[in-house]
Amino acid sequence: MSGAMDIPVSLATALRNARHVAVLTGAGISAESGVPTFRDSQTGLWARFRPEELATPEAFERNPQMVWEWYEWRRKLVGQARPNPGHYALARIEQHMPGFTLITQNVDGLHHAAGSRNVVEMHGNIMRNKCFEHGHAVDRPDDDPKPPRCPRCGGRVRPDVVWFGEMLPEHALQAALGAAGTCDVFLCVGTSTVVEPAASLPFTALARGACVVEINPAPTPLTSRASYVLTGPSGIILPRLVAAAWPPTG
Ligand code: BV8
Repeated sequence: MSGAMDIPVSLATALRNARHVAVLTGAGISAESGVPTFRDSQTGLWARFRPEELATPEAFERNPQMVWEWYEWRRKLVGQARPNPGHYALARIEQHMPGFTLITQNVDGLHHAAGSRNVVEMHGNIMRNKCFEHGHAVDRPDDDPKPPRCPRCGGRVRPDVVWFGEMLPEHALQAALGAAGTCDVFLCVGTSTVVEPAASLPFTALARGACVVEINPAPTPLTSRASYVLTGPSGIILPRLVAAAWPPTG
């Protein structure tokens, strides 16, 4: 276990020599890009709601316009966000690795924007939309009404994200489980490790004897079990982890 910001030599060596690295990221890795996390209190107009109350099919059925407008508000935030050094550090680790899987709970697309390639979006992507009735993709829906209507069937359009109580995309879930089950190093970055089934992934890796590293300024249910705990913001810690594992030459 290690605290503070120093990177243990044993961890740097384990990362450099790994055959397959799996990473799970949560809202915390995008906090330094200005995207509010779920645990942060909602700001302004949305302060009186909890995300778990809005990110559900029931909320959409009850008040489709309000849920649609919440996502439009978040899309505007995400549209202005840029990857931070934490996102770029993960893209650099992937370049060094024979096997690498980046599993994200985030729907903001910032890992792709930072150049990560093998990204598993467990909870979808807020910039995509689909038909609420039939699930087919809907590109560039009209701006009015809110929510827009599906051009193919007239049903309501919804964001292409996984809501609470909804199944995850099968291919994403299988890829995530496969990576957690075969990796030798698992980095768990910026997640409160509460939302299932993502929250079980680091424990699956632990059960198989992988080296599990938690990177988070605050404790989570994983903290007491992780092989290493690096306490602090991922935008600072991940670049230091990369520099420790692959010291800059020259
Ligand atoms: C499912 C997309 C099968 C939408 C999201 C009991 C009752 C009812 C349901 C359940 C239950 N137990 C389990 C469930 C199922 C439920 C669940 O887990 N509920 C929780 C609340 C207990 N899960 C589901 O419903 C999933 N589906 O299980 O299907 C099924 C079917 C029917 C019935 C039952 C089961 C679907 C879950 C997906 C939900 N969709 N997002 C959208 O974005 O609008 S989840 C959403 O919340 C995010 O995607 C994210 O995954 C999650 C929030 O988690 P985090 O990412 O961890 O973010 P959080 O804010 O919590 O934490 C931020 C962390 O960052 C903190 O630790 C903080 O310290 C840290 N941090 C802050 N700053 C930094 C930092 N770290 C590093 N650097 C920093 N600078």
